[in-house]
Amino acid sequence: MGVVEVGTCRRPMRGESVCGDAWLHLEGANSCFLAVVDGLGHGPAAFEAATLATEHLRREVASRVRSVDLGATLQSLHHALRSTRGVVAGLATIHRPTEELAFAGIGNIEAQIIGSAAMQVLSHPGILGDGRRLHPVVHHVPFQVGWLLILHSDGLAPGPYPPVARGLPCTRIAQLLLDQLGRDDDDALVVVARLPGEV
Ligand SMILES: [Mn+2]
Repeated sequence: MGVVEVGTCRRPMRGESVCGDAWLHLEGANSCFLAVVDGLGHGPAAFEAATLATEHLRREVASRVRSVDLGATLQSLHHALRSTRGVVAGLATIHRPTEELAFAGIGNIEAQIIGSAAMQVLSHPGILGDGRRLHPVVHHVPFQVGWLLILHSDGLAPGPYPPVARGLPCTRIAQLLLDQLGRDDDDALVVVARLPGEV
């Protein structure tokens, strides 16, 4: 098993054959990187923007997962997407030895940590690729073994979430959340991650 257990669930808007929401999971020594990207609107142009975003992130981050600067990565993504219709995105890194999580989001991406209590980590307004000045903020929070990180697009209703059995596999939790909170008038994606180990 990798640094984190990750489960994802995704589907396009009703009537569309491609999904404009995309995710990326990369691992380095003791660390992982997760991204959730929502191409604006839906359909092929949203899919293209989201695909370009995840390809850019893979090139930027793959060789330096441990040391990646999320604010600088959002800025470079902002620049790389200027020829597209734009995306909103949430980026996270988890470092296992220190049980720390960093998160930076631009636009309407929901990030929640379910630990001893539920905590929302805020994204900041904006659109990646629109050419306007960007002000990313990186949040650093604890993330203990057994806690859940839930990242999703606005194709799911925001939390609070229905109670989920925390011991279920992340893939199953992602499916349950999409089933219960997914809207059929937008693309929808949820990513669930957990540091495996004895709690
Ligand atoms: Mn959306």
